[in-house]
Amino acid sequence: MPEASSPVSPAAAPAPRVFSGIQPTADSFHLGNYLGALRQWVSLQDTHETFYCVVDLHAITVEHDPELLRRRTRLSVAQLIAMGVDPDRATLFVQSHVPEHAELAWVLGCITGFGEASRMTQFKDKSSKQGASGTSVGLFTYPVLQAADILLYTPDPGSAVLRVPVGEDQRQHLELTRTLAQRFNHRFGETFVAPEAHIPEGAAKITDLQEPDAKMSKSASSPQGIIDVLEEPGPMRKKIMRAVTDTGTEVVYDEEKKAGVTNLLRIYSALDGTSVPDLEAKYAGSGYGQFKKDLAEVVLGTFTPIRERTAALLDDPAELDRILGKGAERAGAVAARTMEIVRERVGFVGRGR
Ligand code: AQP
Repeated sequence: MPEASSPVSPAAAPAPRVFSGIQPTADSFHLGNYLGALRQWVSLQDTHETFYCVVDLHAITVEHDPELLRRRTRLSVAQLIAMGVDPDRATLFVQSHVPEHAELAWVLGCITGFGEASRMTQFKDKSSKQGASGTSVGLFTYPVLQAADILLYTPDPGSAVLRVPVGEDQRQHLELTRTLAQRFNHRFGETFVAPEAHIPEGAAKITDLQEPDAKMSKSASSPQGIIDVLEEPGPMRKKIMRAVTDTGTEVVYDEEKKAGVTNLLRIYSALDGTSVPDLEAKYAGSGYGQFKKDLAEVVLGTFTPIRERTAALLDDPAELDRILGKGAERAGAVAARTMEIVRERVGFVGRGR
């Protein structure tokens, strides 16, 4: 256990760290989650010390059904493993298993301005949809809990980086996290590394298949606008064939005039690895039909094995719980060390032994 006055530290030259989280609030992750964040979770395992969290505390900021939450939490874990998150290499855990997340959120909430929290666009969007009576204080403080999630896994200040793979929609929350880290350090002494967003080029914002100017989103998209990772092949093909394009016929990238086709090109390129100009050349003169048909096969090629592995993993919930137990132990050890330093820095009296 380090001295409370020394920064949080692993012993020797630490590997760069990664933290990221996802809410267990749907019966499947969607294509936006996958390309914006989750695919990076898998590749970063090779080069970073990774902490991946299913954020069930965030999931209760909106009204929820307890049994459904429990089921979706295990389902989320199964999908992550099926996508390639390796619990032997990554620390994969559930947020509520590590109570320090809520404790640090309280401390950070006390150095967050009401005005700065009020400027968070995700809160403004969601609260305006739900109305004042349906909007909880938890939804308001959601970004502060997110900052706590990330900063608990801070490496040693000055010695390493902390990366957070997320989609473009999370950039503002990450900026708040950086501000809170710096403010805490300024008031109480160097404690946290300000994290860096790790946002994928090209796939940072996947849009709705029916409303190509809007983000693909589990709460805002219609079922026809969203591609679920666990979707069956039949409905998946239909949705892609019916994706909104335009009255033209040319498969070309043009964000302003051809938002629908541009979104499909981004998806195709991100999943298949073919560059957008090569795709434009491949489909020159062939119209949208063949392009969409091929795209559907590319999406299915990625998601079918994930769907099958997820189903197999869900057959053994005891094994999933065992994996989560190990993850909570590893995450909890890091979180406990960080909180011990935070408590000392803010002036709490240490607990007698
Ligand atoms: N359309 C998207 N394009 C790229 N990345 C996206 N992400 C979400 N939608 C897109 C990224 O997925 C990760 C999961 O974050 P989450 O659990 O907070 O899910 P979310 O952002 O709540 O997902 P939704 O569908 O957008 O949910 P609602 O509708 O509830 O807001 C994040 O890294 C996010 O950037």
